[in-house]
Amino acid sequence: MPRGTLEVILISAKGLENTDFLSNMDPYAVLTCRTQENKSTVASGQGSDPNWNESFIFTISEGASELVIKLWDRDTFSADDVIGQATIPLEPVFEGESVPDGVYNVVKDEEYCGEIKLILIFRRDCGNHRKNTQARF
Ligand SMILES: [Ca+2]
Repeated sequence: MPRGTLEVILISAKGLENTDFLSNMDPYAVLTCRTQENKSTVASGQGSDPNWNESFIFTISEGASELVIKLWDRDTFSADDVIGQATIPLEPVFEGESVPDGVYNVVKDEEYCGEIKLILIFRRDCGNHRKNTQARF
């Protein structure tokens, strides 16, 4: 298992199933890699085809084999609704160092409900410097 940092550039999603019956959805993403979690901003009123263009950094160490991206619709007067989630295997990223413009299915209850577009960049640790990037987790 390689060590290093994984940069995830969350670009957009499209064709998301609308969970908001009154208006457009306000989608945001929660990205999880093992115990590390990052949250995107809310794409307010962007409905089924939100754009984020945001970048997130994860520290990769033992046991990190997949990235889970869960999409939520932010609601003001009730609990946020789950739109769906994408599970991205990281092995190809570790081998190839980057995956440009990957498109992944978003599923809910094992059914397709849209897709999400990401860029994944892995930077391998050379292992000759001490790591101090865990502090904020
Ligand atoms: Ca909403």
